[in-house]
Amino acid sequence: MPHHATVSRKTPLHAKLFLLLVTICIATAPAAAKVVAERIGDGVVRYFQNEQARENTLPSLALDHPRPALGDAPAGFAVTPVFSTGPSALHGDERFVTTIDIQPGTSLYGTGETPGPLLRNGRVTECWNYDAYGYDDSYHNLYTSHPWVLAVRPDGTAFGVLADTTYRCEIDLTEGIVFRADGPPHPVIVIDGPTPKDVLQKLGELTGTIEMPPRWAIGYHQCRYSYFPDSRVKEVADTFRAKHIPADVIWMDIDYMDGFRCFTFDKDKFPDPAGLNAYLDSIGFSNVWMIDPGIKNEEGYFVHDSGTKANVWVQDKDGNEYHGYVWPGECVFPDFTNKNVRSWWSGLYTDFMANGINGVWNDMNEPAVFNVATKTMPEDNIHRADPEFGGPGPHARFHNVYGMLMVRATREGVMATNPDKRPFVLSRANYIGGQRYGATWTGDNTANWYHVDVSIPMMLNLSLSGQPFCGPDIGGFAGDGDGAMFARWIGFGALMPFSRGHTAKGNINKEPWAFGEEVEATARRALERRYRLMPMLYTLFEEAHRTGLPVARPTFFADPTDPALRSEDDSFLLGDNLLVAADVTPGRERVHILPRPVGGVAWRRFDFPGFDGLPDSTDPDLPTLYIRPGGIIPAAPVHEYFGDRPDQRDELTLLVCLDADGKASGTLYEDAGEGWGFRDGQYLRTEYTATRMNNEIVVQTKTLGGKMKRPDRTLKVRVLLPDGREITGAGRDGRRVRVAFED
Ligand code: NBV
Repeated sequence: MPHHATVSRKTPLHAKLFLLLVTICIATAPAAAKVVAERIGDGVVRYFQNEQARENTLPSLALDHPRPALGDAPAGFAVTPVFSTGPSALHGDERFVTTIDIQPGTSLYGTGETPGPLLRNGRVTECWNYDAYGYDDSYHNLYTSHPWVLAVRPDGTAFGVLADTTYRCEIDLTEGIVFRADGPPHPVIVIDGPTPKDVLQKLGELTGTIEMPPRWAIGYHQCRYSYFPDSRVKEVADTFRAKHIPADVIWMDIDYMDGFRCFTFDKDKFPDPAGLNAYLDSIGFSNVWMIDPGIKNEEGYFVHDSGTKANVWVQDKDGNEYHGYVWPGECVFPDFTNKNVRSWWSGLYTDFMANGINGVWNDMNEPAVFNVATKTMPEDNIHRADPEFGGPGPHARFHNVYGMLMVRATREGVMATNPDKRPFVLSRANYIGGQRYGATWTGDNTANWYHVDVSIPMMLNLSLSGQPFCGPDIGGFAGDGDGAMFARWIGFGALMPFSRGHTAKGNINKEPWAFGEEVEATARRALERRYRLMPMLYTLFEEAHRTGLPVARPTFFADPTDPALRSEDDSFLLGDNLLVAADVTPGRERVHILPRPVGGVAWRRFDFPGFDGLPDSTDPDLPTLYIRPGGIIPAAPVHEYFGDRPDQRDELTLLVCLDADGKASGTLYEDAGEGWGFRDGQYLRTEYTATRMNNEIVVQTKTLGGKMKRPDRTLKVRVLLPDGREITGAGRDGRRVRVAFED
């Protein structure tokens, strides 16, 4: 493997000379000191600092299973990291350093959950999970850790770099790509590919993809800290139905618990959780209930007592139970790095889920601790980790994966209790690869325009880091905001992969109707759009599950060779065919840059008719929707929740935008929306194609896979012709549909 320390144009002369010296030293060093480069997949190379580092390396928690070397790195592999040591830019301590040069004009993305813009060049991000209530642009680290950078070269080819370490790690993108990590030398995995999509698919192969979510979880979620008592929960759910505002899920935050004791219910506020869940179910609402990691240190409390008996708590450096303060007061913390602890934790869900609980929300799992300046447990606390995680070690090594291992155990418990159902778990803390276990939201944002603005790029960078199922607190967690802000936020938030309204205790109400009639109408239109687009969204979630491609993608994915799109982050793509362009500043100052026309045909603005008969686009608070020339988007009639599925029953609409050759295509994935039947072929994947033949558009159906029976339904077709006209027609799904028009 060639060793060359690479330098960029901006590197000062003395640094160049130093690097030259390093290069000479490395080149002449004995074999043992040589960088080891091994191929672990197609276009995927893992690098170690030297043979010794390879022998001593810790097991990867990012990869979904260990990857053996498949051979030497391909000759001339495009990206070569250089290993060294040096001080942390943020903290000054000595670190293991990886440097990767980039060509001028390379755009950098990913780095997980980071505040600020989509384009990460010039930014420093720190991987160290942190309870970042009220964060802003100055924060380097938030709740999750993704030591990963996606680099897109000027020609649109791409590579990705994963620093395969769980330790605190800073990602410095001020000049090239530099990782500076605590702990021992770690491997670095490089994925090289022809397109950013290709790199993300390979990231999915390595770190795993999301499990197929239950379809209700792709609906709109309504939350607040906290809805109580149970009559208030019912009132909110009833109001959605009375006002015909689509929603699928309502959330129970910590106040449902008895004194914040996890797995208990407050006897006065929630005397009958099973009855409440049954009621919600009867009106088409699923439910999600919160569980935190901090367990009240109280004898007589069953979780505490059974945990103590099973010896599950994280220990301090002297091997005593570690205690820290969180909501319930003094707490002990399960050591999720240990298999026995995870199975004890999973077991707690049996009785809990028996109350008709559908989904679980794991919060505070950085882990957050109140009574210390670091806001987490000491780094020298001891975890009795499994051999597959490298055996026992300090919290410094397991901090960033504590949340991920908690959601993993939660998910196992949820699955064991309801094996026939798809689990839904939301986690605040996570680590790269954590998409395997749960969805993520971007924590405690604030009701201000900065957070409206960063909602899209934050969701996109998480999506570019392996986590497609994500979104912000719509309406803002901290603070009130106002109707104008809420209307805009829900306008585009309704089209985020994870779409949930939430707000903190003490704030004004933020349900879609809380800001008066005008905002309510906007919120209804926004959510009706989501539910109309549900067939497409569900198709995209299945694609994310199967291939690792994100549901939401940056606009530049439409054309990675177009430099003008590289920093567009007030718009995003859903799949390949739909562009959502939002106004995220109060005065709508920004002008969107759209992808270039394809073969002379521009991306075409379209909309649905609103509930009041007017096109939704007459509402200035809703984002503008564009369809790609050559794309077909499957859509359903408006419906209010998962159980009410007109696309399965009555009709499916195809939105067709012909390209310059008069052609378009799109796919639709369908299954039961719940359960595992799809694994045995109980699904239907269809390709619809439209072709212009003289004065007719012919729509054809091709089954690509699955043995589910095609629903007997009307196929409505809306064709957007390149000349600006729109024509419509209808037929039966599965049969050829012809739509005639006049020249
Ligand atoms: O459980 C209460 C909140 C929750 O609503 C929020 O979404 C989490 O991010 N939780 C944090 C703890 C308290 C925050 C002030």
